[in-house]
Amino acid sequence: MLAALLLAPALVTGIVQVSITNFAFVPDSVRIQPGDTVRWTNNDGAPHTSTGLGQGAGAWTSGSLSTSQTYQRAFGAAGTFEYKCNFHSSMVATVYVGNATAISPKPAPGMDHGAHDAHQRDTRGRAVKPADKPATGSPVFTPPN
Ligand SMILES: [Cu+2]
Repeated sequence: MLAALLLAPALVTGIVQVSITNFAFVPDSVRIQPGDTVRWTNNDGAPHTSTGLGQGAGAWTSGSLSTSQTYQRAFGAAGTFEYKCNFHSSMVATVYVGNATAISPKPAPGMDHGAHDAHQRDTRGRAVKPADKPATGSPVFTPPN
């Protein structure tokens, strides 16, 4: 009981509605937060399903939904979840959970300006040259007397 109270803030979740209308999921992509629920409602005359295309948490199926039937499920972890209707291959849609992005995002074009900043500055050799001084430890041979 105490644990449930402590966890209460994390249990504040939302329900996002997806309508199945005219052989399409509307909207065809939704973004929710982890723990939120998506509820599909078949507002079409034909039966449809909501069937996840992934594995693990990405694998689910509503079974056949007749007109006005609903199916809902919560998404606990962030990720990108594509799903389809089992009866109509053209019906595909995506649930984005958290900050997840598309499965195959296009990388931004490379902007490589780094090399231009690597040029060397001119230095005045005399200023930094070590002061002249007699060489020490030079191998001068002193013959014995
Ligand atoms: Cu369908």
